[in-house]
Amino acid sequence: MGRTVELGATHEANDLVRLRLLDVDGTPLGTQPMSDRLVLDALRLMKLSRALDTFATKLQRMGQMGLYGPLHGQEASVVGSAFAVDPKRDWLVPAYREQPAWLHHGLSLERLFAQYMGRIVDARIPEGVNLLPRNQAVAAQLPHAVGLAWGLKLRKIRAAVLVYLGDGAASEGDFHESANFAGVLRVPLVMFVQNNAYAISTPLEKQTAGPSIASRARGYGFPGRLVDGNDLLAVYSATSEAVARALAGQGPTLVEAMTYRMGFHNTTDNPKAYRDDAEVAEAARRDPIIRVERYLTRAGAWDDARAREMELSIQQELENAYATASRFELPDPSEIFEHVYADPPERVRKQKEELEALRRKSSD
Ligand SMILES: Cc1ncc(C[n+]2csc(CCOP(=O)(O)OP(=O)(O)O)c2C)c(N)n1
Repeated sequence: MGRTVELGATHEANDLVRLRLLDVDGTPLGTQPMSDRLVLDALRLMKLSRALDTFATKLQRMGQMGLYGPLHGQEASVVGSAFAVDPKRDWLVPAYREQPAWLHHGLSLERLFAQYMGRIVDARIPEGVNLLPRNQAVAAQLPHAVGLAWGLKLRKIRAAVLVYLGDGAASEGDFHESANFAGVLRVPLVMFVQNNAYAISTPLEKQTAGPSIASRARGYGFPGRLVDGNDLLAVYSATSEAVARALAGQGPTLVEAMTYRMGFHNTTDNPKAYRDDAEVAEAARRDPIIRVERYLTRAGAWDDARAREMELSIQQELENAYATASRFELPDPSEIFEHVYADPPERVRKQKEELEALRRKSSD
């Protein structure tokens, strides 16, 4: 199996060996864990994700969509890990930057658009899709994921839980509590850290003084794996191993994928305020999509004509899904007060009354 200790633009992970199975120029290193057919499917989802980032950003700028967090640059990390779980068997617990993983796990593109367009009824995750809603409160998804994995274990259901978090989330108390319980209870959990080098404007060196996030797992009594997060094959391989451990009753694994957020944090952010263009240009040399295209070209499974055909079909798919989501009904504004509290506190009741008074006034 190809392994490398070469370091990227992120942190000095000098304690663990970082797995790489695909070189930047597309050369395979060692045994390949995915068939060309599977890699092609993954490439389509990576490309769809990249196109969705552009499409959604334009819609947000046009006032048609709310806040959107792109994953430009992190596609291998998200798609490689999502392909390693079985949507029919396993559970996926997202943060907020794993859109292609939600799709792969069974959420339709229409429903994904509906989420960002405030169409709350049609945004709901249907029964039978083993996916939790995205979680905007940093690290709050982690205790939920551990609870879910513990529940599966107690009910003797053979399934794994894949939970996503960022490098910033690893500094939260929820991370420690979740990792600690996951280890003690030996739950079937994969903690997948997308180390994209930034938590909004906070670079990794201000986030942690440790050699890596993966190395912390040992302190909780389970293994930590470090992978090149821009390498689809390495991410798929490491996550598959972690899922196999979970299914075999061997407990949790932490996988840290070292990647880079090439875009902005979300549509409210301007990354030029805290990082140089040169750094982004350097990261673009390790673009995860180009790497897969080079690999498939070598295998004789990819060329310009196939790329054009795929890009056209992706564009069509995005436009169709957006058109459908635009026809979904918008909720009544008073719905904003629902679905959080069974018994709303005084301040929430007051805000609801204010809204009702305003609406009565404007209809007079
Ligand atoms: C509990 C909490 N604190 C702060 C924020 C504001 N916030 C939103 S995203 C973010 C950075 C998270 O960084 P990271 O975990 O590395 O994930 P990334 O956004 O890079 O994917 C912060 C501080 C929040 N949403 N929730």
